[in-house]
Amino acid sequence: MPELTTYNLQHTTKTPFKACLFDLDGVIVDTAVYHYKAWKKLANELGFDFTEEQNEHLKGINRIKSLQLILGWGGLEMSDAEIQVLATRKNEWYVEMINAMEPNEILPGSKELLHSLRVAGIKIALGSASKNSSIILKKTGLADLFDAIVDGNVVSTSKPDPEVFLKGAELLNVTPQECIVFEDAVSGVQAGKAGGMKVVGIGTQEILKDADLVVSGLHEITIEQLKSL
Ligand code: B16
Ligand code: MG
Repeated sequence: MPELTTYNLQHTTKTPFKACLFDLDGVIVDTAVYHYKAWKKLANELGFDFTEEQNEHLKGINRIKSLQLILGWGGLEMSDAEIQVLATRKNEWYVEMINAMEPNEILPGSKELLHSLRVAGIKIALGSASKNSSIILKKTGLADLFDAIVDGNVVSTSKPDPEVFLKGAELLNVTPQECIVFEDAVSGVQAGKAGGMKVVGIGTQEILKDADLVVSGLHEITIEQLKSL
């Protein structure tokens, strides 16, 4: 009889999740389209083209690293000072575009999931590489749904380093094991796993191999499903 009790306990001691950490671009909104337009304009001015396929490789990658990759594809070498100038130029075009964003640009199911998590008492943080997250959240009307914001302005190492998500857990006062990360980029999935968190990948199983669950968008997620992770 005592043996049976022990056996049952082992199967019921699953850490309940207390917080969700959301990446921004590709999970809650599709800002990749604006990044693409701004990077393409810059590349064209520099005398080469920039394709949508190349843009795919920049998802989750911070601004300076993205520019370094683009310059490499264009066969150009620049000093750090020149890189800063070009990154600022691209960012000004990008900010102009995201300033025109509207609430209807939120990806399907995002707002509904954020609302139901709040109702269920689950804490919510942003975990994004973007330094422009506050504009995007404000323009789409989502800012009040987050308990904490961790973005490119406060992290020093980029994904796949887990810093962005570990900071989110710390700000929400929960352990990494009590968190579920939502990510569309391979480097972001790796960051969540490296932080000891459960990860829901937004995309395809083929690409987001390391995720605990993969769905095509937040509209496919229920809280019951999250509890079973
Ligand atoms: P910014 P995420 C990332 O957002 C984008 O996917 C990536 O393409 C971009 O370079 C990066 O933010 C930095 O953005 O220039 O606004 O600081 O997916 O981490 O939310
Ligand atoms: Mg992303």
